[in-house]
Amino acid sequence: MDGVLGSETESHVIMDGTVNIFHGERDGVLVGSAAKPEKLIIDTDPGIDDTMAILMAFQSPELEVLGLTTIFGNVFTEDATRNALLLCEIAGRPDVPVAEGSPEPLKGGIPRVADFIHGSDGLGNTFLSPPKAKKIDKSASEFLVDKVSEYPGEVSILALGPLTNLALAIKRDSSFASKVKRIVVLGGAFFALGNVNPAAEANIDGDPEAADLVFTSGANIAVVGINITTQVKFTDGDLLELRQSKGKYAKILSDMCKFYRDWHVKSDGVYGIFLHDPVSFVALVRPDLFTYKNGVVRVETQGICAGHTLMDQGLKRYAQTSVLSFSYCILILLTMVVKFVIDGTRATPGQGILLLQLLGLLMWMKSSITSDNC
Ligand SMILES: [Ca+2]
Repeated sequence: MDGVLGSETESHVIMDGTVNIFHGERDGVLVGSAAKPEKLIIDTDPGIDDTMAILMAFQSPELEVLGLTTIFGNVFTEDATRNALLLCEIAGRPDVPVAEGSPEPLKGGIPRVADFIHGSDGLGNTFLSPPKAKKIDKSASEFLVDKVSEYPGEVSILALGPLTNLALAIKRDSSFASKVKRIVVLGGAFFALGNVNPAAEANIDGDPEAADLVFTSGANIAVVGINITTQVKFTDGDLLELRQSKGKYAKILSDMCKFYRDWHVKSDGVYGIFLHDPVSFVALVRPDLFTYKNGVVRVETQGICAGHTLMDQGLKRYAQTSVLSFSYCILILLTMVVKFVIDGTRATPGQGILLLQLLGLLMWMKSSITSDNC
């Protein structure tokens, strides 16, 4: 059985008849929780949409951001570190540690970076002043291992770039996968085309070997592919509304988004932007808003389909066994479900912007920051 939410009253994610450990017990808006905040590390390549997700995380009282770890992807790792430090300062959290990750994928070589999408600075060519804070001495994989070991079963990871740092953490500590609480990965394209080429999505394509290692590690993983994130468009109208608002971050985000938006027009004919990383953040804090498949995922590491995420849902008894037969199952997000009731009418999937408005994302981006308004 697919993990489809059955009724308004269901607030948990059901998967194969069992209740998953992900909990989403809030309705309507992102609100604070009286429960102990969830410890979170964000592995990131900021990145314009990374910027949104990171600022959202800092805004969420239900999360305790333990640190940011950086990786290449939208920019080279060194630039990702600078941007991560900068974002912590912009968010008023210069105390949050930033650990620099690997400058290259597991197999080595100079990574391909998406400066044509995010600008040469990774932040839409806004060329902000450099941060005052410095990265910590530990590498990203050291930091990940240390924090997950310090709080076994308590630390979640939001992975917003290629998975090299997580793979290195798994290699460094064989118990890492069992000690991490959960990993929400932005990556892959399931039953959909890639965005780097028809076979591959950018984050997985950035380090296919690392992604395959992480997906087969046995860790508790949920994967948000571009089959999900492209369901949510932030339109030109939304961008205009954002720019005209008086929000604390409205100008900086609007400035960043211009370059990003122009690329979407050229590349996809989309007059607006996709919100890949913010949607992944929503999957972390509101898992009840998605439907799921449970299955084995392996990543092709060579040839014309390198970076392809191949999923076996176990629906067919194959004549031959394959590497897929012996790997761990992970959760794949299939659809976003708008499960809110608006004026007595259930909204339908695909109304992504409506969903984000309901979640308070638009409100958050347009409003000044207070302690409990996200
Ligand atoms: Ca990213």
